[in-house]
Order: sequence, then structure tokens, then C-alpha cells
Amino acid sequence: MKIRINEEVKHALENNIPVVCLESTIISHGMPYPKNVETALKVEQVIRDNGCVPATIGIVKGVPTVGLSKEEIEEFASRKDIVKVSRRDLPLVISKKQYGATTVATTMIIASLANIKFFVTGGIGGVHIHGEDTMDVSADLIELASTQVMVICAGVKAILDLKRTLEYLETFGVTVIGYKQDTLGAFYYPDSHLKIDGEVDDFAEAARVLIAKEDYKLRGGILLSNPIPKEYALDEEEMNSAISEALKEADEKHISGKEVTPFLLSKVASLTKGDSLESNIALVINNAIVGANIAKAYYEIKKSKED
Ligand code: PSU
Ligand code: MN
Repeated sequence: MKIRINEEVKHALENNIPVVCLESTIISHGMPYPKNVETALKVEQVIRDNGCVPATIGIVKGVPTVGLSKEEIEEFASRKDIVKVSRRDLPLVISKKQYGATTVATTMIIASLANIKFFVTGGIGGVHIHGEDTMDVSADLIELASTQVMVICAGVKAILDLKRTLEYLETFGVTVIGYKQDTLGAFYYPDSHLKIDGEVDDFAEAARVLIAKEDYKLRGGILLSNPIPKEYALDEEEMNSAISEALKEADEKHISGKEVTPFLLSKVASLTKGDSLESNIALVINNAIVGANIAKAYYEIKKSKED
């Protein structure tokens, strides 16, 4: 098995320096150029400023890579032939030696192979609206059920069926916790008013949830919902009407499968004249601050237990 881990990340992993990983689908399929590359580099910098080593994950010529270089991030942001890779696509992209952008699911798989425990993103995939008919349920949810990584996000994107997404996570035993809030974040706005499993009020408290899960060898990940700060949030009604319009157009154009999420994201961005993109960027940066500090707290607690 071949995975490439860059020297800085390797050094950090060997010396208990906290590493926070990032996905590449958000770069290749989630945001337009050049905002995507600017955001990817900014998020890495924020993770550094908060005392951790960033590792953006992607597949380069068939090799799962942990810690893309600046040049590679630029390639992922601008090339048109980057495949969106979820779990089922992984063997194909590897065997065909292609470039692949990793979704939440695939980033978790590669992170856990590299022993990275923290992963910052914007929002995870979930049960799509009308998912009860189409059966469009993101593989991210199944991955959270089996792979032990903490995913720090701004909740579940409002383009999805949040209630059914939470039901699914409950069935599969995924712990969903809120940072300073006991309800799920709705990505573009702070509060979906849907109750989640618990609230944590500081970084150490969040880290201890993962430690408990590890200590008792409970399979699967943890989803930490970190609500978007109010100053970057969008108006709920305005957002919902843009989402309804985007969903209608997706239906008329028969958009299906893995194209659905990128289509809806770019449609909502154009309907809100770029406002949704700006809040998307702001919330990822906010997640990077919280994720890096939870990672630091985790290693501090682990170290104090050894002493
Ligand atoms: N959330 C975003 N931007 C994104 C995604 C989520 O704000 O680009 C991506 C993630 O990579 C997530 C994927 O894993 O969309 C989900 O795709 P699907 O619904 O096809 O599983
Ligand atoms: Mn899907």
C-alpha cells in the first residue's frame, strides 16, 4: 500500500505535534477558482497560526497524498480533470493513476491510515431532500459510522434534509456534538433548532469525547458542529428560497449522483450573488481555529496522562 505523507506532517506525527487534515473536494468541486485556492491556503495558515500542522489530502496520479504542496493545491484548484472521489471511487482512481479530490468520506479513510485524528471542513454530505425516494444519502455518513476521526464542520448544509441526516447518524451510532450550542448548525446560519447529542463548551471538553471513544474502542467518528458566527451568517429565509430554486433547477436538468452537491453549491452561490460563497469561506476558517485548538487540547491531555 502506497501513501505519500509529506516530511513536515511525518515529523509532526512522529513527535506528537498535532496535525489537522483538510479535504480537497471543497477545493476542486466546492468553490470556484481562484477563491478555492486562496481559501485552501488561508485555512492552512490559520491551522499553523493556531499551533498545528495542516495536511490537505488528495490523490495525486493515483497516490493518496497527505499534505499537498502549494503547487499541488493550485493544481487541484484549477485543473478540470480532477475526479470527485468518495469511498467507492477510490480503487478506480488509484488503479488508473488519476488525480482525485477527496470528499469527507475519503479524506477520513486516508487520514485514519496516516493516524490523523482531526479533520476540518465546511459541511458534510448527508441525506438529500427527497432522499427517501431517490436514496441519495452521502457516503460521508457511513464513513462517520466506521472510521475514527473527529470531523469539525459548521453542521449540515441547508441544501440537505437535516432531520433525516441526524436520524441516520443516530442509527449508525455517530456522536454529534455542538460547540457551545446543543443544536445542529445549518451551515449558512447558526441554528437549525434540531437537538443533537450534547454540547461542549471548551476545546478540552471536545477532545475528551474523542478520547473516551478511543479508550473504549468504539468504532466510528465524531461530528462536531461549530455554528457559523452570526456576523457571517445569511438570512434563513433568503437562503431557503435560493435553495428551493436551486433544487428545482437540479430536478429540471436531471442532475443526479455525485453532481448534485457541486451543482447546488454553485447555483446557490450565483443566486445569492456570491454571499453564500463568502459565508462558506468564513465558516471554514472559523472551523479551522476551533479544530486546531481541539487537536492541541487532545495532545495536551494525552501527554498529561502519560506523566
Ligand atoms: N460541503 C461544502 N463543500 C463541499 C462539500 C461539502 O461546503 O464541497 C463536499 C464534501 O467533500 C462532501 C461532499 O464530502 O461534498 C459530499 O458529496 P456527496 O453529497 O456527493 O456525498
Ligand atoms: Mn449523493
